[in-house]
Amino acid sequence: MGDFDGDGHLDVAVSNQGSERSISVLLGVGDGGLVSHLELALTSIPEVVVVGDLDGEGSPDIAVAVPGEHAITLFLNDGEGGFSSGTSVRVIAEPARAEPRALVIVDINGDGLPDILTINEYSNDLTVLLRQ
Ligand SMILES: [Ca+2]
Ligand SMILES: [Ca+2]
Ligand SMILES: [Ca+2]
Repeated sequence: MGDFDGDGHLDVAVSNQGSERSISVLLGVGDGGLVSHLELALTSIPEVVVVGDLDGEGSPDIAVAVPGEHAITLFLNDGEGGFSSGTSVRVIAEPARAEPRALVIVDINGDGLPDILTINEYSNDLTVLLRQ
C-alpha cells in the first residue's frame, strides 16, 4: 500500500495471477473504499507485490516478483498515480533457474538508497539488488 496519487488516501496494488497477468492499482477514496485505477501488464504471472520509493523522488513505486521470468519488474510512479511501463531486472545470471517468489525493499548497505532483497525458489537463496 502507498499513496500513489498523492491525495492523502492510501491506495493498493495487487497481483492478478489468473489469465490477466497484471498488477491492479486501486485508489482509496477516503472512506475505506477503493476504485479501480489502472492495470500494469506483465508477460508472466506476478507473485508478491511491494511498494516503496525506489527512485527517490518521493512517490511510491511498485516492485513485483515474476518467477517465470527469473526476474522482478519495476513500475515507477510519475507522482500523480501514473506508472512507467515495467522494467524487468533479472535476479540471477544464466543458467541458474532461481525463481523469485517474494521480495522486500530495504536499504541493505545503509547508503540511504532503497535496495531490493528477493527470496528465490529452486536456488533456495536470496538475491540482493543494490540501487546504484
Ligand atoms: Ca491516494
Ligand atoms: Ca518514486
Ligand atoms: Ca542502499
